[in-house]
Amino acid sequence: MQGSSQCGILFSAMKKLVFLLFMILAAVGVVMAVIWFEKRSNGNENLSNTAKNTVQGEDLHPDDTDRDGLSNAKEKELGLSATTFDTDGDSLDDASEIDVWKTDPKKADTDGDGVRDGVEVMDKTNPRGR
Ligand SMILES: [Ca+2]
Ligand SMILES: [Ca+2]
Ligand SMILES: [Ca+2]
Repeated sequence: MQGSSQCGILFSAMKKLVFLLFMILAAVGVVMAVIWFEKRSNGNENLSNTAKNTVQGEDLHPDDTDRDGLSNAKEKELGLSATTFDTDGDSLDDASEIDVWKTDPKKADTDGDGVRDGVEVMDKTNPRGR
């Protein structure tokens, strides 16, 4: 009788030990998962930092205030607004009017047909001819 109860105590102690070991393993697992997630989010943070640096890099254009691709000096030379990327407000930015569409960046309707250059480009009509 005494022997079996000692055995029972030993058995329940072992059960407690196994339970404790299981808990430790579970805790280690949770810690590992947290470390893994931290590493992952740090990686993402590094990525977004890189992206931020790129954006900050793009901000470094003191000579192109409106960032339309034309320098302030060039805009002054052409009589355009250095602070508005679309001087004539026709939905086409100054640089693409000059380089892409060859339209007048100071005239919202270059060919004077009553349709704004931006609308003509969207409608695929020629903004430079009727
Ligand atoms: Ca500009
Ligand atoms: Ca324009
Ligand atoms: Ca037009």
